[in-house]
Amino acid sequence: MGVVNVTPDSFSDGGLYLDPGAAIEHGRELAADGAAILDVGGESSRPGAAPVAIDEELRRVVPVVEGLRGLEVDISVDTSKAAVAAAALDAGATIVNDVTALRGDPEMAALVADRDAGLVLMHMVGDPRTMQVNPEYDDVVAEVRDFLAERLAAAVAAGVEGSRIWLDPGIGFGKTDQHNFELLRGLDRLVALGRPIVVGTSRKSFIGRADGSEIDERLGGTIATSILAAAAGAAVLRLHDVREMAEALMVATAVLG
Ligand code: HH2
Repeated sequence: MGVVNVTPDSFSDGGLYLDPGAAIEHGRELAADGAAILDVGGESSRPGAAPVAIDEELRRVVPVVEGLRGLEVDISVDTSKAAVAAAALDAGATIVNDVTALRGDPEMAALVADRDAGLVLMHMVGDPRTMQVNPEYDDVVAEVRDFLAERLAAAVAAGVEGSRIWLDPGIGFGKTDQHNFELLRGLDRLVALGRPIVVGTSRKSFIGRADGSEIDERLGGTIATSILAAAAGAAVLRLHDVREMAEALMVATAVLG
């Protein structure tokens, strides 16, 4: 899953692809580099990010989804607003990536069910403004697993086809570095939920704290964490650097079979 951030303030590439033409060009490159899914987002969810109004998010996302339709890839929309998801599905997206796991907008579950869209449910404690304030768990893997199982059941109860749902531990969303490490080590316990697991470690700050890298130097740590996630059973890796990761995965797959 290649990341197309149409935002001025995303933590690693904010402002680079705010222009729709630049975002579309970037998405095409990610597809050529091997992405199977392009995840288009118009609102940053980095810690402390300011919320974006619906009109502005629509203005950012819809032209980019329209510009990417017709490629041999699926398009997901990274939003927690049902109105933005609806417009993106109209424009050619087929998956909703909701970092609030259907808790952000009461209309979202019915929309995804009605449109028969794919759905990514992600774990997050609180919201991006508060999530990194002293996150605490007794057993982070068990608590994330139970949360995802509950959100999966809620989505199915709302009419979303179970086979269309993917689950994501939300690396960096209300977690300390140790929580992120524990989740990556315990990923098999999330795989056991029986739905494909999405993992996004790309360029995140816990990598920088582990290896001393700045945001634009985190490819090595991104590849290490993503390969470990894939080896533990992750089905989808959410990435900014698709070509390098595709190469690493090809080699890792050749070794592991
Ligand atoms: N991470 C980010 C955003 N959306 N969605 C899922 N399902 N999983 C993730 O780990 C995830 C996500 C944060 O990364 P990015 O989009 O690069 O940054 P920002 O939120 O600042 O735009």
